[in-house]
Amino acid sequence: MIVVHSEEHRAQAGRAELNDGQLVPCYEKPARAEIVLERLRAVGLGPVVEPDAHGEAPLARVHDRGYLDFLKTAWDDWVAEHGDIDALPLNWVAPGMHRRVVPDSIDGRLGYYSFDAGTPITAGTWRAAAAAADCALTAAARVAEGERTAFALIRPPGHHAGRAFYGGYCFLNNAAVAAQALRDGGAARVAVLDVDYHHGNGTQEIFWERDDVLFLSLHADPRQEFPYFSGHADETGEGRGAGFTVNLPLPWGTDWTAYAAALSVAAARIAAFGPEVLVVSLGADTYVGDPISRFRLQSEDFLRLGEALAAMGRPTLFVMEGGYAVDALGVNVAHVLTGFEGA
Ligand code: Q9C
Ligand code: ZN
Repeated sequence: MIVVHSEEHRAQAGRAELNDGQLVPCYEKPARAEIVLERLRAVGLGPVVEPDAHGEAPLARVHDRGYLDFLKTAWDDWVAEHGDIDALPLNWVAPGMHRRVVPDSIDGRLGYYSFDAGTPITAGTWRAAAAAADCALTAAARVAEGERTAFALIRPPGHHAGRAFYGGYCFLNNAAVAAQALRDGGAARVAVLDVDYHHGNGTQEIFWERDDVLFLSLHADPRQEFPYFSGHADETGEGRGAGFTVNLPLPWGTDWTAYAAALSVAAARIAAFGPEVLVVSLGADTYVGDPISRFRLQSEDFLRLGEALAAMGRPTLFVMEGGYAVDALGVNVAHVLTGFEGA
């Protein structure tokens, strides 16, 4: 399986995120990608190739121009105001307020373009995020050219990032950028299946009114879990996109048996849609040992996940999302990919 990876991910190395009332070391850190790369090499999965530069045009197909311009200069604007410390937002819009005017102040713009305080902008955020999107685009191109599968081994992740907002450790929606590029390259229908523990609210928002990109997500119930305000079962899309968003929220404590049942529901919907390509937003934070999540998948279950994805029978692009049990992350991600390849 072709693995697309860039060391530029290391440029995103936040010092702290706000969690449970404290500034704590970032869970989303460079070691995550490093351990996955190490494991893929150990099991002989590869080749590992560098991304091609795709420029900003494919990003602007799913992201707002003003948002991209904000992201590019946010760090410099922040440092000019506050000095060399991670940039975190502190204020958001509430009902009765409005977001008609984009603030000039960097503090105002951080709040305007974000939805949480867990996602630090650092000196290398733009560089790392752009490299991740390039990896996803490069892997997508390989699948478009006829490969059965490819894996974009990337960070920062993307599925919480929307057209004009960041959050949940995500800045550019790599899976959405890739799905749109596949459409623009001639695929009539693309499905994005999100198996990260958290709801892919950004991907959902981007494709909400679209009938050419089916979005499906298995995730912890937003009644219990981040991002709290997105991912209920009755969110199914609007306009032309009505019926083309599928949410399968699951309770804390979900194990493989319950997870596999929900996966079957997604598989049936994907089969009915008949996509030319399947994009998998691959988070391994469903693992029992994940430090910020509460599902109960075992390492062996990730092999079954890979097999189930292969059984969907589509050319498949894997895009890495979350997973924070760093010691087990390499094994778990490799299990999905080897499970897929062996099936
Ligand atoms: N107390 C992804 O997996 N905050 N993002 C969690 C836990 C946000 C996760 C706080 C988690 C975002 C890509
Ligand atoms: Zn996640």
